[in-house]
Amino acid sequence: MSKLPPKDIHAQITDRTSLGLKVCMMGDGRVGKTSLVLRYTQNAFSPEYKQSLGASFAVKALDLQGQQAKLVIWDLGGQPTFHQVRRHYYIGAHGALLVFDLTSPATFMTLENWIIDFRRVVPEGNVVLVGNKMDLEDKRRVPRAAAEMLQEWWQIPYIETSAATADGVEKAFMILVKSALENLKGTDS
Ligand SMILES: Nc1nc2c(ncn2[C@@H]2O[C@H](COP(=O)(O)OP(=O)(O)O)[C@@H](O)[C@H]2O)c(=O)[nH]1
Ligand SMILES: [Mg+2]
Repeated sequence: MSKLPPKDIHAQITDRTSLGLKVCMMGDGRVGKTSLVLRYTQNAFSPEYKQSLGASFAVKALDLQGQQAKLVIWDLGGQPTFHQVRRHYYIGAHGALLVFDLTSPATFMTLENWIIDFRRVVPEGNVVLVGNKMDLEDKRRVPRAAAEMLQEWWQIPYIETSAATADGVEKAFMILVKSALENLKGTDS
């Protein structure tokens, strides 16, 4: 059975009169999705791994040059059994962070499945490619050039981050928010 989002968050997302932005975290288990959300919304990091079950939601209030906005971040569990549920969560998303682990080529190889899945539900959604764990430079196994190839192929931004040190985290979310806003302006008129 799928867990449904809390009512208040659902109301914020579906309320089109206030500027609510829904973004999803995508990518394999253990790449650092939950850690990136934690770093971005609470400026915290935990080296312990707690497997995400179902989905959780984080809200961040933004002030974009005087314009108030509310970012609702959906952090989905990565378990394969949630595959069907995931599509349901993508509905209404303005964008997604597509995260892989720079120390794990396996998490790089599955990126295409994630983006295909997402685009099937949200064809116009903005996606930002995120190579996480850049602090583990000596363990790095996905060269920047490989990620840049994908970036060019998919025509999406690419950024490297570390939830551990906070490097690039704010920037990754801001790039996503800005492109989502541009998209909204284009479709609202
Ligand atoms: N060194 C390092 N470890 C990280 C980073 N991000 C996440 N981790 C660790 O990687 C593991 C999985 O992170 P988590 O956020 O739970 O991944 P998720 O399954 O994608 O949500 C945890 O032990 C985290 O502490 C990072 O940027 N650097
Ligand atoms: Mg998680």
